[in-house]
Amino acid sequence: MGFKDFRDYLDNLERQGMLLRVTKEVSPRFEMAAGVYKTGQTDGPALLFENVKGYPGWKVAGGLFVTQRLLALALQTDENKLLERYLEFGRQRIEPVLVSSGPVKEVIIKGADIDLAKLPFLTYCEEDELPYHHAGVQIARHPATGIQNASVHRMSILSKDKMGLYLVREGHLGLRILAAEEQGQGLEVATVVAPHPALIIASAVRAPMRMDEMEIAGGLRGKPFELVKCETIDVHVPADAEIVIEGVTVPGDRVIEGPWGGARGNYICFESQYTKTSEGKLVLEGFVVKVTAITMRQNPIYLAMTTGFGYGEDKGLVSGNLAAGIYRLVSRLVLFREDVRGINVSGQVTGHVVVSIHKRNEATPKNIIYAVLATLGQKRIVVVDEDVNIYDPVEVEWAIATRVEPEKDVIIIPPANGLPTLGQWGIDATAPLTGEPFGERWLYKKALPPGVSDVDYV
Ligand SMILES: [Mn+2]
Repeated sequence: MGFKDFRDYLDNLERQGMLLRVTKEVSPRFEMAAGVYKTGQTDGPALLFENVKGYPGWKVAGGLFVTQRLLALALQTDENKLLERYLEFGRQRIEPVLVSSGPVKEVIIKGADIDLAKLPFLTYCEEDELPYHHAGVQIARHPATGIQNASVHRMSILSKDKMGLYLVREGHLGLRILAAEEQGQGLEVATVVAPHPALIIASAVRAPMRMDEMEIAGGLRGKPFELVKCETIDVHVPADAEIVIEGVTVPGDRVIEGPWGGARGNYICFESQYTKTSEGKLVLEGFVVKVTAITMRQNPIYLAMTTGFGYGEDKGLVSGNLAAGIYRLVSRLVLFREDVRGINVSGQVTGHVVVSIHKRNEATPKNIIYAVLATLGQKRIVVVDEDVNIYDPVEVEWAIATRVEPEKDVIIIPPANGLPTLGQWGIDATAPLTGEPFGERWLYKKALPPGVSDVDYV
């Protein structure tokens, strides 16, 4: 990608009119999240808060990935080419190189000087109990192979040197932490704040276990990442990142958390993180990370990332890769790949996806529904014909209203593990292939005046 580092990327956004510098004093407690939420509703721009209440010398960037347009800018492509770009992920990989030092070492804080309260972590949603760090990127080695992994997880600020770390246990970082715990050890984890955007985007994608997301990020960036050794742990991090928080998980230590606003837009987050207590109560558990050092640039820029209802950046960051996964799967279920006309993982309602196809076989939509729900864990999939604009909720609703016989076109899959809201459903909103014999094809045709798109006087 054509920008040197995170700062250069912000300058690049500003040149394109996609970054707003906010000089007014704004608080990291709720106010900044509200600003980013609002900018998401109006299709950007991203924000750079230059006057952070209570944190002189700091700047906070937010909303960098809050719209598909901004995500496309970070990937140096057009919005309508995002799916193609994601389908290419990992095809070109560039290994990082180790260098002796870099800007992220300009300030080094260790030992008793560590105080997380001095970093402007945001408090996002109304019921959030604590400030959180959302924008990852957590880097850790595989205990056996030594291969690094980069992923994006939520952390809470528990005290001056302790953070909660919330993640799906079956994920690459979760498995590493649990493997280390089996040996009675903590896992060394570096949390990188505001690296080159390619790393943030690549880290939000689940690559194969043996593949370091840093190499995918290098491929996206078009040049190798330059890494430096951490001060207190054996992890390598980007030399030009704004901030690195070094730490080690505390084996066996868990923190009970919540409620907090999450990717589903409510105060229930990923259910697989829930654990049942001996009293049968469902609680949300996180790992605990003891911070061992903080290194950063002079005049650092913190990176915020919104979550919650509607326009959460966390949804936008994973939606492109999810669309690519759905495309790969669905394109195997149709006669020609081109029969898959579009996939919309909207990024606004987690787990809802709309797929449009050119239908040749009456069974295809149902095959797609079963395949996607079983393998990609979506909450709801709607399959529509190619004449329906999948990006317009009104058109999708019209297809559901006019082309669905609920008793045969709605597929309901009960939850596999008994936890709430994990059931899944699919809706075949495609019209039957044979519209006869009662002139039924008229039932499935949009009733419109011809020539709407030719009107030039409105
Ligand atoms: Mn991985």
